Amino acid sequence: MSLTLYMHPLSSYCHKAMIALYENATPFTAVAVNLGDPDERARLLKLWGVGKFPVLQDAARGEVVPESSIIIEYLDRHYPGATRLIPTDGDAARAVRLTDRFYDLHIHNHMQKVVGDRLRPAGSKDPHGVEDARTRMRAAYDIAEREMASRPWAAGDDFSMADCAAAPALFYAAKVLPYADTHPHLAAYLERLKARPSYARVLKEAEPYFHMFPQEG
Ligand SMILES: N[C@@H](CCC(=O)N[C@@H](CS)C(=O)NCC(=O)O)C(=O)O
Repeated sequence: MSLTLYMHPLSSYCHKAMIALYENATPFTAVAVNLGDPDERARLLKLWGVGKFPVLQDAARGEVVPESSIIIEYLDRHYPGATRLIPTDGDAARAVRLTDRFYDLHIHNHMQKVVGDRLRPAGSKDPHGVEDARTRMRAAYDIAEREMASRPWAAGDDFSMADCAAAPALFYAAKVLPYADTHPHLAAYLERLKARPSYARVLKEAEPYFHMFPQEG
């Protein structure tokens, strides 16, 4: 087995990469990184100086691949399976990449801002930044709600990288800014994602860690 994924079981961006791996039953070794441990942090920083996970290491090809979308691009090219995560058609691929960017940049990263603020000590909170993030999430929910009214998966008829991005973004976003009552198509889409075996497996493996998710207040 040549693939190693440096990850954390609760990390939303790691979930995105793991959905892609499980989708095609791609064999890999998961190495959980405790960023609070200086040695483990140093090992991750050596692989990817930014110090964020997921990072995929491919011993067979001598590659280190950071960034969840780039990991999925890499898997689709070098370890393809039954589920094509990026369509071969150029225009369809562009639509998938745009939707992947949409969920990462306009929902996932704002959700991270809200969650990250919960971890800040009193006196160092950023209420203005959090309110801005929540406003932007609401705007993105509206866009996604319109799109999901007429399609089963994020970029159309087929499951793709865009759904790998959407699943953890929407799952954790629902915890910090619920949308089930206001955006029914989006909520129904999250249920479809949760029923997808690849994401169901990710969630099951994350379950023992959910108590570590920071609560409001
Ligand atoms: N753009 C990156 C984002 C990765 C990211 O934000 N990872 C978080 C975990 S979900 C992380 O490593 N956080 C630790 C830190 O920021 O120190 C990707 O798509 O992989």
